[in-house]
Amino acid sequence: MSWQLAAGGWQSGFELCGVPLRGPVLNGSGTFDAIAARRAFGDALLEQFPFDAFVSKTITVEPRDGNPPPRLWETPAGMINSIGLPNRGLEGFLAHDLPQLVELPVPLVVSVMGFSVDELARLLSGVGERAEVAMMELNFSCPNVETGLVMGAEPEETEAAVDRLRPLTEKPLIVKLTPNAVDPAGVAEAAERAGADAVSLVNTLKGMAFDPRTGRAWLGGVTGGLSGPAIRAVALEQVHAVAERVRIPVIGMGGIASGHDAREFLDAGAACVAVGTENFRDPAAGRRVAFELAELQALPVRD
Ligand code: RRO
Repeated sequence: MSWQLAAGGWQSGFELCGVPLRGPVLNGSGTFDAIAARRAFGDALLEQFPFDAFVSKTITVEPRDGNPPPRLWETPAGMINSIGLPNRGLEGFLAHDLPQLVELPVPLVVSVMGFSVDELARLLSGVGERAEVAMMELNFSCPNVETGLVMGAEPEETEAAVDRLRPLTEKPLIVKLTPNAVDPAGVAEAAERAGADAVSLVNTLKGMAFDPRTGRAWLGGVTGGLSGPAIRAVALEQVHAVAERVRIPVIGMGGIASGHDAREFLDAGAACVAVGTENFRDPAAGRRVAFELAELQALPVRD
C-alpha cells in the first residue's frame, strides 16, 4: 500500500473493501458522538477529523431509550458500559442523523443491529440504498441487549443471517464479532463464507460490577461490556486467531490508546484499527494514534 499525498489531500492507495481511506484508523461504533462533537467544536472538527472513516452508533428499526442508569462503571484500565442501544430508530436516523453525518470529511459506515433477520433486512435495505453511506456494519455482538448475542455467537446462525442479508445491498458489509463466543474465528469464517467483506473485532467482553454500599449490581442493565486497555491482550489474541483463518480484511480494536497499541493489532494481522474507549478520555485520540502509528512506520500522514 502507498501512502503518498494525493491531490485534494487524500493519501492514495489505501483502501478498505474497495473504499479509499486516507489511513487505517477508524472509531469503534458508539464511542464517538460526531454530532455532539460538531456542536462542541464546530468546523474545527471537520478540519481535524480524528478518524479515517466514521462508524455510526448502532441503530435499530424502532427508536430505543436504552438501559436505565447507571450505565457506566470505571474498572482498572477500562470501563464497563450498559448503554443498551439508545437511538432514534431507522426513520429518525435517516431524517435527523444521516444529514449531519454526511458532512463529515471521511467515508461513513453505518452500524445496524436487529432483533431478527427481518429487522436487519429492513435496516440494510433502508440505509444501504443511500449513496452517502460507504459501508454497513452488522453488529452481531452487543452485550447489553437480551437477544443481541444470538446471531454472532454461533457460526451457523451467523452464516445463515449473512447469507440472507448479503444480497440486500451492494455496499460492503462488515460483520462485528463478539469476543464472548466460544470460537470467534469460526464465526468469522462463517461470515466470510456467506459473503461478508470484512470483520471487525472485538466488541466488549461481558462484565459486571457491584455497588460496594448495597451489594447489588451497579449497572441499571445489571451486566455490561468491558472495554479499554484491560481487554487489549484478549483482543489481540482474537484478532490474530481470526486473521489466520480469513482472507477478508480484519478491523482490529480493543483498548487501543497509542500508535504502539495500533501497530500491535496490525502485527496481529489487522488491516485497519479502531479507537474506542480512549475517545472518551481524549476526543482527538484517533488523530494522535494515526500520527504515532505513521511515525512508527516512518510513513507520512496528512495534516
Ligand atoms: O449500546 C450498547 O450498550 C453497546 C453496544 Br450497541 C455494543 O455493541 N457494545 C457495547 O459495549 N455496548
